[in-house]
Amino acid sequence: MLSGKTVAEHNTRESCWIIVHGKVYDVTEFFGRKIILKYAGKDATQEYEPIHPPDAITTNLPPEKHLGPVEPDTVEKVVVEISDEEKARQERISNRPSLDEILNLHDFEAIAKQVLPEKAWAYYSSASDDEITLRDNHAAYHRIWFRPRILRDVTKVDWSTTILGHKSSMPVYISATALGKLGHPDGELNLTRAAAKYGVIQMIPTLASCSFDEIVDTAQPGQVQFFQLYVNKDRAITKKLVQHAESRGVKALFITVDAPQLGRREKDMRMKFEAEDPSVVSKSGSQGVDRSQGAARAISSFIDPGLNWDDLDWFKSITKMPIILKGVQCWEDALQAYDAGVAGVVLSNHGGRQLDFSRSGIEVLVEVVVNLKEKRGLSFPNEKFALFVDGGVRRATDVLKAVALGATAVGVGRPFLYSFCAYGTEGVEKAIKILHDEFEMNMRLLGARTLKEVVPEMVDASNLQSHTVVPRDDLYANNYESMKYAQLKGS
Ligand code: 173
Repeated sequence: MLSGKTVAEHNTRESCWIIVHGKVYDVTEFFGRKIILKYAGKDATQEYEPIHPPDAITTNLPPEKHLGPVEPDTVEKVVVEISDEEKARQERISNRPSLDEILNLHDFEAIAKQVLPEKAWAYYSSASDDEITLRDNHAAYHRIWFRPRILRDVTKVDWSTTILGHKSSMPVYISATALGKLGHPDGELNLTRAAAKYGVIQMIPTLASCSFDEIVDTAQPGQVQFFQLYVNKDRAITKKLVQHAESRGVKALFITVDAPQLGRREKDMRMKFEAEDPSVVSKSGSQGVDRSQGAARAISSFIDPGLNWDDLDWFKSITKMPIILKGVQCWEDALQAYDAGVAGVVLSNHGGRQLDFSRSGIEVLVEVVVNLKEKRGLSFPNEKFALFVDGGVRRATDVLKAVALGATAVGVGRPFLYSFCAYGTEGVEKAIKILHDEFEMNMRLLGARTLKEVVPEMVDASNLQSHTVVPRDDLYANNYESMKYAQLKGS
């Protein structure tokens, strides 16, 4: 066993070791990265833990760089000074309202904003460019109004459904969001546990902080999980991930197709995220990681911008899981996806984090339904070709609007993420319960006893495509010099 003292001697460009979870690694080749400089010869676990799956370093550094365990008592603790800012944050955490006081999904966001470390909030909440799409994702639901039916016996209402043939307690699934441990030590496992309890399907992200196996191991027997895939330039890595997911019982593969390059999320970029560790990055097969560009960009360079329609046959050849394209943004691509024989599409703009001024998923849904009916005779919801929508959903009414317009189910990302950042697993449970409550009431008020009765005639979406009200452009608005009225002399 190595002693802490020996490790401490290896803190130079010539030989640089670090300790993670009680084991010593030779990371000399990464010397120069800020985090390595900071922890050269020391225990880096604290810094490593929130960002990387526990197995990332072991699977990515070649075995000869694994130097073995360190004698725990001989390691000097790295004292991280608690800043005044951090003390204030801890204070805010202890002053959180009790869960009973949380009434809706917006509340979780408001609390998360106050209790998250600044970097985590910047990463999670950011969207691309002027964040116009981010805001329209939510605003688009305000352009749809209900046409409820009366005098139907709504004593019993049932909003359960099936998603790709799997039972779900509601037409909502937990969408993939990366880096869960930035916001809570248990990261994505909070979602897994709550999803198990309430019969909701979780989509596991490629870039989860917890390892894929941890997330699958945490699931209950029979619990359904999907997998979100970022396709690596190195297809051998992708093949391994996909086949491993299938062998572990994952039920569907959602391939992200809207991120050949990560959007500029300026709130995140201003934080200058330091993903200095070699593990996740090299796991993803990246070189030349740009560390000045925020959390997402720092770890995203492995994603293959060359991914194209011709690759779909290859995916079909390596897995039997149904394939869904996540990030479709117009009917032409939805039609091509259908013709290519995939099982569905997610009409999504990646939570407003990719192309600014891409339209909301709910808006795209309408044109997809019209054109696939016209050109292929399909009606929706359709068991052979599922239409999912995500982005901006905060209420069961939002979900019911999407269902009325033909969606099989709706993805919810940030609100579930914020619910565990603010309150851990219990927060996610509460978020799901809130949605259930909202479904019950709104189904009754709509006059729909099952989701089959939530039909297109129940909504007026005639203004959905109208972009006459554009979300405020905050950056521009702050720079813009207002016009002035004529002034009286001396005033
Ligand atoms: O939206 C994201 O932040 C995202 O999908 C992502 C992509 C690559 C790396 C990290 C996150």
